[in-house]
Amino acid sequence: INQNREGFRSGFVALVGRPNVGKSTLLNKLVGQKVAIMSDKPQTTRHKIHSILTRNDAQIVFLDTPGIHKPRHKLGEHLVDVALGALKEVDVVLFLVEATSPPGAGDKYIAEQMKTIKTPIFLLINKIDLIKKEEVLERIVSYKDLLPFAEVVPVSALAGDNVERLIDTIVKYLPEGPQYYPTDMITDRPERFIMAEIIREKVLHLTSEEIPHSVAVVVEQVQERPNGVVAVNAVIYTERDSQKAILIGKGGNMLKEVGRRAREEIENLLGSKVFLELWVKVKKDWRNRINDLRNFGITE
Ligand code: GDP
Ligand code: K
Ligand code: MG
Repeated sequence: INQNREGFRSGFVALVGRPNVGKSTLLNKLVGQKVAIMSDKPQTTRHKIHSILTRNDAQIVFLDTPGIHKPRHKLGEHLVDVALGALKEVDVVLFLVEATSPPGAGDKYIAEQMKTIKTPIFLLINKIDLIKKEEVLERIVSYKDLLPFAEVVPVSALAGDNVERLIDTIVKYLPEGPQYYPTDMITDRPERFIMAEIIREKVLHLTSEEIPHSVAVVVEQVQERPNGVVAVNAVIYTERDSQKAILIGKGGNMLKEVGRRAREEIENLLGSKVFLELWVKVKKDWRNRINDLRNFGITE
């Protein structure tokens, strides 16, 4: 790799948009495999993950940035800084909005934050599978004046509609450059991190409102046994005893279900049988303790 092939293009693309517009879903569709977890809860994505798409003529490195939104606590502030900082380093910004509604306060806030950014911004009208064909134009009109967009592309991240066209358009905006990553590499994050994220996704899916923001998952040990089974040990950290109780559930049922779903997916990821052991621990107020965040690997 890293050879300079004639005419080869490469570069970095950031995805932004208010929570739940489908950034992680699009990212997974773009690279053809699950690299970012998805849920209908805001702030599901906490980390800057590089995902990589390689074709014969180009390599695109995507950044799934944590959402830009008005911060409510230190973790929130950190996420906004990460997101805005990323936009200046990249070649293209994909600004995702939802086809199902006109611009809302969240979209306008993000557009305002991006006003001074010189990077070409694509407006992506996502979830077009949820509206009628003849409504698409009307939606484009309602969003297109938020910023001077370089391109406007209606897509369905879930169904994959127009995603190929989007990739072709992105490539046109990339400079000639080297292949940064090997052809078969789709993310720069270690497997351990992806495993922790898969577990966190299952927690988000199975629990109600009060749990998600207070959960961090750390994979403490990964060990391949002589029989080929991979033993994974992970801790789910919560802020309060009450949350710990919810996560464990009656007779341990919640934790068992989280474990069952996560194990299946980790088995797919690793391509081997997995023995997953989950623990729940209370660590009070971790969100406001930057040092703890470092230990959890949330800040760099
Ligand atoms: P993020 O917060 O922007 O990363 O959003 P996610 O990718 O986590 O998606 C939020 C929710 O919207 C999930 O339930 C997705 O399944 C759903 N979603 C994302 N893209 C589409 C789409 O194109 N069509 C439909 N119908 N749902 C979508
Ligand atoms: K989400
Ligand atoms: Mg996300």
